[in-house]
Amino acid sequence: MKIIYSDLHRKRQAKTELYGGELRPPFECPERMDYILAEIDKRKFGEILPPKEFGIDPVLAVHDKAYIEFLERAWSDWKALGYAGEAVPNVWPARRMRSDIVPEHFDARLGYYALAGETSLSEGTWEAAVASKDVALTALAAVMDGERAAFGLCRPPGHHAAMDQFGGYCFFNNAAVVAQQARDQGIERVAILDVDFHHGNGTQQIFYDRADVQFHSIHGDPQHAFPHFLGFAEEKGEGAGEGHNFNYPLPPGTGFAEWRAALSSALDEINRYKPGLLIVSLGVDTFEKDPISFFKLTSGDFVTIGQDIAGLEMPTLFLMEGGYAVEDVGVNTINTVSGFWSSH
Ligand code: SP5
Ligand code: ZN
Repeated sequence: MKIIYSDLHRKRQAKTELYGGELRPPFECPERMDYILAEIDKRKFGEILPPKEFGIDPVLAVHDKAYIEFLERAWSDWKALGYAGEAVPNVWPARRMRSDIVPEHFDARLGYYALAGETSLSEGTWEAAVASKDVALTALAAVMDGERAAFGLCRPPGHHAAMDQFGGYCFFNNAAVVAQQARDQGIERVAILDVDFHHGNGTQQIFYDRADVQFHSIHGDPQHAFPHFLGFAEEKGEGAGEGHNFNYPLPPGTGFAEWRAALSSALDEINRYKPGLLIVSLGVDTFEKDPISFFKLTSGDFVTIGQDIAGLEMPTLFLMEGGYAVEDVGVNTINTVSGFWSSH
């Protein structure tokens, strides 16, 4: 399997995450990639290739222009204010206030374009996010060129990023960028299957009113899990998109049998939809030892997930999302894609 990877992810090396009232080292750290690379090397699985540069146009196709410009300038704007730490939002256009005015002061812009407060903007975040979407787009190009599947080793992840908001460790929605690019290159229907522990709120939002990109997310019940304010089962899509959004929220303590039943429902539905491309938002934070999640999947279960997805027999693009039990992220990730590859 072709695996696309860039060292530029290391440019995102934030020092802080707001967690439990403290600023701690982020769960989403560069070492996650090191463990994946080490596992690839150990098993001699796949072929690692560098990304090509695609420019900003494919990002503009799904994200707001002013949001992109905000991200590009964020670090220098923040530094100009003279603060000591990284850029952490602390004010939002919350209910009962106005969100129709894009603010001028950077403190306010930061909150305006943020959907959560745990993700600090830091030096190099923009460069890493740009490289991450290029990794995704290069992996797409491999599948468009006839590969059965490819794996974009994206970091930072993407599925929480909405049309004009960052958060949940995400800046550009890599899966959405790639789904739109595939549409623009003539694929009529694209399905996105999001198996990260967290609901893919950004991906859902971007395609919520569209029938040409179908979205499925299996995740921790938002009553109990981030992002908390989206991802309920009743969210089915709107307008032309009605009936094309599928959420499978699952309770704390969910094990593989229940999780796999949700996967089976999603796969049946995707089979009926008959997309020309399947994009898998691959998070391995469903793992039993994940420090911020509450499912109970074992390392062996990820092999089965890959095999089940291969059963669809569709051109498939895996994109890396979350997974924070750092020392196990490599095994769990490569178990998934090698499970797929050995049974396709
Ligand atoms: C891509 C991805 O997986 N993003 C996840 C972002 C989650 N950030 C919020 C973390 C809050 C965790 N609270 C859990 C409490 C466990 N004791
Ligand atoms: Zn996640």
